[in-house]
Amino acid sequence: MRYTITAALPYANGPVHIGHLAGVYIPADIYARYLRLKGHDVLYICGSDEHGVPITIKAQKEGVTPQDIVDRYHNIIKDAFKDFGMSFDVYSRTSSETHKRTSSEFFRKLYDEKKFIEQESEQFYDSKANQFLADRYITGTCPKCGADGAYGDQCEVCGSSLNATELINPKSAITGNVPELKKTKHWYLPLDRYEDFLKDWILEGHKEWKPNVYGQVKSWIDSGLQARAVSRDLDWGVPVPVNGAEGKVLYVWFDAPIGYISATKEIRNDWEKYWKDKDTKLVHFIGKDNIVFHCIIFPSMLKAEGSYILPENVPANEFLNLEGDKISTSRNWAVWLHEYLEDFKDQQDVLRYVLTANAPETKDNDFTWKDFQDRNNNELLAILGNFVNRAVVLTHKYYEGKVPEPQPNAFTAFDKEVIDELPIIKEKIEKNIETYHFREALKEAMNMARLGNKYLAETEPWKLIKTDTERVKNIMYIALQITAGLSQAFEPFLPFTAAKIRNLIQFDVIDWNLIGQCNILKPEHLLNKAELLFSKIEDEQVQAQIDKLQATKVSNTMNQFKAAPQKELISYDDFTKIDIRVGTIIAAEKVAKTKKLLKLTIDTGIDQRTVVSGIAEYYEPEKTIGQQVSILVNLAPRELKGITSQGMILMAENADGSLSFVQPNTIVKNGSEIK
Ligand code: B3M
Ligand code: ZN
Repeated sequence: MRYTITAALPYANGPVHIGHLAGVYIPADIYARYLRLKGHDVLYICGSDEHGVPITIKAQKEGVTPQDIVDRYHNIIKDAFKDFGMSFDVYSRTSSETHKRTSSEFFRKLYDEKKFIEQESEQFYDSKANQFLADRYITGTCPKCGADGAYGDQCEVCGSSLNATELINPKSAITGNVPELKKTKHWYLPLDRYEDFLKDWILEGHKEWKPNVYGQVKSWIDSGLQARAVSRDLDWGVPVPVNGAEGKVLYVWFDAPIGYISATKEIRNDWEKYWKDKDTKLVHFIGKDNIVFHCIIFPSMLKAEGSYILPENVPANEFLNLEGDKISTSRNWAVWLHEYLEDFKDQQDVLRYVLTANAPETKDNDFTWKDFQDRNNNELLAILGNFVNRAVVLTHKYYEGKVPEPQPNAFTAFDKEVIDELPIIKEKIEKNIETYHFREALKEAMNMARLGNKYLAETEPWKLIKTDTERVKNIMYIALQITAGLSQAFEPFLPFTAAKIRNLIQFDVIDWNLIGQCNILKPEHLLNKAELLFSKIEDEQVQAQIDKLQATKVSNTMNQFKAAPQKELISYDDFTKIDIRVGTIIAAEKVAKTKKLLKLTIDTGIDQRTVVSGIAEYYEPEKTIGQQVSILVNLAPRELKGITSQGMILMAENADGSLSFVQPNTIVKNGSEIK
């Protein structure tokens, strides 16, 4: 069987983070690796999406050219993917010449065959910036779900695909201005003409698609499809290849999916086999915000063109959150792949494991560092690592590292039970991968290691070695065959670890069909020295990551701080009623059973009095003693937790809610007036 597997082309406007990996690239990689292991003809295609407004906005923000941006991030992204073992057959980019040609020709064919509607209409225009406001250049309230911050082409909250003119309260993302309307000509793909085709093909023909994908597609089709512009008034992108289209480029979502085809062309002269042969299965891995483009718009384009195959499946994932919050590039709320590798060197597979075990397959999921640590320490290390290590170490201890000769007729019922279980697990992994249930598949692979652990724990070769050496040979033989099976079964999920296991057992064959067999390693076969597969992740390492996120949160609140509007005017007389003095704290203690309150004794110059103040989270009582503060002395006394508070200490409240004393900048006499 032949497979063309695509993974959404990331915008080259920033590095990639764990959300990208979990949602798209890891599942696609597992799928591609697995199919290759099964001996299929597989191409796994990806590349950078280098056009569109996300790129030009980033360039404008930094005051550089769009080309600078894509050159920078294309390489960062490409390297990160490589570091994490993404087994792409090609990682291309949409600024390539091949892509320019391929997407132009595609457009031109549809144009020549009158598949577009050419239409003049009014579009939003920012007269200050001198620019039409396409896509992300305009934001407003989503007409479908009411969320703020929807873009001109899509609302990321409800996933709806939009036309900019539908937005409520539109605003220019460049100047913040309310845009005006200006006439301009564009080409439209009349999606309504493809409604019947889409209904037949997806709603009738692909009921097996994931419910989240099928459901979204159905609701769009049910609410009626409209013509979608496939060109834009922008100067960054593939120029519209017709006369009289100066200053117009292809809509990024028109050219980007064609990027899958261009990328294939770059590596294969026989690329048509992968895109036009009915026997090829095309599978698109994407995140849920890309569903409409891959299930409705791109297939309609392919259908209009006529010579291409359609996707067999579009297994879109939901989103991964981070420590309870939506991952966000602009708020720097993410775990960036290149930063992860700085802190967890050579531990790519730990992240691959956690992101697969916790993949947002059916609903949004949360990544937490605690879960990361637990899964490493209690699963990878305690189950997989422990089993493989025991098998190798004991073989060295008993047989100088050589696979012992078994006595199959002496296999016990338990031996046979374990041996018979292996092909069953193999089948479960297969069934789950083939139906895009990667979490389940990984769980099954882990069950194989669990089985190995249980086998050794129950047979206890380390005890038997003193009384029954023949029996131990059989046990170790079986344990080593399980180890060899693991070195294949984990190849799609944890390729670095699978390679390490193969290295440990000096076995460099990769063949899925070996899994479940009980004679992979022959007697006398020599193993390598034992080496640990995983290392313990310590509390401090995890705390450091949590602290880093906490610091991000604080700096975000600081950056977002907006001064509160001025209160209403008061007269000078009002002001003079307020009696504020400088005082010195002479005693301080926590108010029992409260988190926030300190009981302070203040020398106000007038008297010594008690003030209860809500500053305990920011000041240790001892550290306040001797500090001069500003105190409102003529505030009517109040009862707080049974203590009478006579006055109020003035505090400045920072953006993050933290409090600090308002103090004179030289020592002054207690009782001095503040006016
Ligand atoms: N660049 C969108 C995204 O990163 C996009 C995918 C293109 S796939 C053809 O969400
Ligand atoms: Zn919406």
